[in-house]
Amino acid sequence: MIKKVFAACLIGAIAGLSACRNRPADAQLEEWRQEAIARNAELVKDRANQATEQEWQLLVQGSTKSGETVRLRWPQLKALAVTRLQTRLPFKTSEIEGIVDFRGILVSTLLDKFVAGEDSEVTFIASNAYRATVNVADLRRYPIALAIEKNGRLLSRSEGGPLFLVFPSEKYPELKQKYPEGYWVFYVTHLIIGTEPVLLRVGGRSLDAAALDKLPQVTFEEGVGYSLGWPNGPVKLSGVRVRDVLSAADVKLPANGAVLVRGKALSDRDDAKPILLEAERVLKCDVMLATRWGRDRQPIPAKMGGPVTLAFPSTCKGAAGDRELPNPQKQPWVTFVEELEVTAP
Ligand SMILES: Nc1nc2c(c(=O)[nH]1)N[C@H]1C(S)=C(S)[C@@H](COP(=O)(O)O)O[C@H]1N2
Ligand SMILES: [Mo]
Repeated sequence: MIKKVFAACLIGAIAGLSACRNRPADAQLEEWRQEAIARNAELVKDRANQATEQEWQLLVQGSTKSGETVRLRWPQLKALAVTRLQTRLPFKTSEIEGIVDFRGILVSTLLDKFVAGEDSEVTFIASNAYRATVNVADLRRYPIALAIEKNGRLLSRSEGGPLFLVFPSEKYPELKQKYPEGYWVFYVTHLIIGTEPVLLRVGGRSLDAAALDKLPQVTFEEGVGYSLGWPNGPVKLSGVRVRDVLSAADVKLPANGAVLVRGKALSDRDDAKPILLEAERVLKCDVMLATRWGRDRQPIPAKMGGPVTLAFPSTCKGAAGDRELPNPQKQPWVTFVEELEVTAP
């Protein structure tokens, strides 16, 4: 019985319906509904790679009107996808295609609905940790869209679906230079308005920029391992040690435990799997959460995967005892870090 109601609520939660409001007690149902929503979010994360579009969500974050994350589920996304856009694809595909007919959501509609303030950039993040940043002025001037359909059919994963950022570059050829193929983001999961404020969840607490600034600051200047949008050659990074963050949050790290690092999109291989750092590494070397970069210690913008990124100074090389550790460049230089969690073996 409970299972059935739970299932009904789950379906309700997915469909954004409130069908499970009335029976039995509202409070109990609300609790189930919240559980169902939480479970649903987990499912979405777990399966992001093979997700059917019914499970797909778009999160709008950064300077939203409410100041909170806006979560758009598939039925809402579908309802918003009322724009048609005819254009050629900027890259070669396996099929011979001329002009294709997309149906999608105008990004400017999302801005009108959910965005407050005067941020100048929007960063689109994909489930495979890819991202691209577009000017707000261009998003308002041109009918740039998040497509869900191509030529009357929902976009498959191999076509960049369920949500694919497309530009009307046939009608506005100037967009071809400004937003070439690398801006056409497949599998979009997040739209970040400006850059989010620093907020790190650790052991049931949330540490903001002020909390992190109170910790000892470490700085290094080396080549970084981020794959997109960072300078080549040495880059100055400043931030705090992962182990100092854990102790600031009163989280104990057992010597044979590990730290799970969660963020918006973790790797190009397995989206949902958190990155695991062995305790040995965290305790013996300065694995760092970077919050500033460059000579003038600028905050790290969303365009570069900020405000918080994981960084591995070269002291981390070979730090974990006998085991041969890969070169810091091969470490998971995670962008958009949101949470640390300690696991015991
Ligand atoms: N999600 C996602 N979108 C992406 C990419 C990517 O790696 N992930 N690559 C971009 C780049 S650099 C190009 S050239 C085009 C085409 O990529 P493809 O050649 O891998 O199909 O997709 C763009 N969109
Ligand atoms: Mo590319």
